[in-house]
Amino acid sequence: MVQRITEETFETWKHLRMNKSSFFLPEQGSTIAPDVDSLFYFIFTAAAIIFLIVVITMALLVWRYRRRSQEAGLTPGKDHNLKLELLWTIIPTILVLITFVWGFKTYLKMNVVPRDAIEIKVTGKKWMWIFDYPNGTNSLNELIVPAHRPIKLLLSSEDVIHSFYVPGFRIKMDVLPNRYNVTWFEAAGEGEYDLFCAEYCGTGHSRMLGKVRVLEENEWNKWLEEGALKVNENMPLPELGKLLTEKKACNTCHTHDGSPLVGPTFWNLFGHTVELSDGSTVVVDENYIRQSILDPMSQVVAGYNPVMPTFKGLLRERELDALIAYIKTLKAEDK
Ligand code: HEC
Ligand SMILES: [Cu+2]
Repeated sequence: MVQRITEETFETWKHLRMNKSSFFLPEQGSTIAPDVDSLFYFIFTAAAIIFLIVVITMALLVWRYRRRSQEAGLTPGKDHNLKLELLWTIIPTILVLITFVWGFKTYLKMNVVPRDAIEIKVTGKKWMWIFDYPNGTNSLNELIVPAHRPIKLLLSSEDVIHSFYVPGFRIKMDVLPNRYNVTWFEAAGEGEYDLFCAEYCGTGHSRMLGKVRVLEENEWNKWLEEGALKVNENMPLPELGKLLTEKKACNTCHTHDGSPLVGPTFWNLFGHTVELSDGSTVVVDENYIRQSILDPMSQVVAGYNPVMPTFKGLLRERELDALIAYIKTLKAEDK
């Protein structure tokens, strides 16, 4: 039963695979992507052609006017050619003007949010993405959106500067503390796209990864109604807990095999005595784990930096139980 539920979920999302990318650029996943790309190709082609003209002409002239022998004097200088000068002033000016007008139009399109856009709040924090949807559902590191609908993102950070970057959509926007930024996109079709943080934000920066999943609108509505993780309601607690360590990004900082990462490993954690930074010790039980997750600053483990974000409001009661149940299973068999 349980297996079937998760497998079904993955099954229905299986068609959401990344597809074709071109030689230079990833797949065009948004309605703005073709505009951005054609401008890119225009600038690239113009620059490549001018580069070739300059380099080839230069090589030819170097060869043509080389010093031929010790005795020969200097080549008589040529100092003026009105036609040539006009040519290399006018052509680049035209190219620059085209680029400006084209770029400005595209820029406006990318910055003026359509009025009927669905607003999603994006919060960056070390080192995860939190998405809050209009009906109160939230998701971590996975932005779930409907296809063919404009989506407005309202972005802010809880700590340092991050940057929300989805190459497939051709959007990148700084995510700042104490200030809201806005960007928008309309996904061109169903699919799965990479999400990166594009602003170096500390040790976990390279692991601040996410996905954007674009669903068909009905499917998206269904997902919203069910709430992000309701599908897991029938899963046994330890199994759900294991899934959550990935879904909620615990595994960017904790391992379950004994090796320390940004935080202590979950392996053999339960039942062991932990030394805290204030010198006291505690035996790890359910309440300690619960408090570590909801209020990490209240008990910081000795030897670690207090960088764990609080998960208050981000985990349902059952999800907390599941994480605790999972951590409990991580120990060697009793002899
Ligand atoms: C940004 C990195 C980071 C993330 C993400 C993170 N933690 Fe932590 N966690 C830490 C660090 C660092 C510590 C040790 C310092 C402290 O106690 O605050 C810690 C401590 C803990 C402890 C206490 C461990 C001990 O040895 O006493 C538990 C339990 C824990 N985390 C559970 C979780 C769970 C569950 C999640 C996911 C829901 C999670 N953490 C996500 C960094 C992180
Ligand atoms: Cu970041």
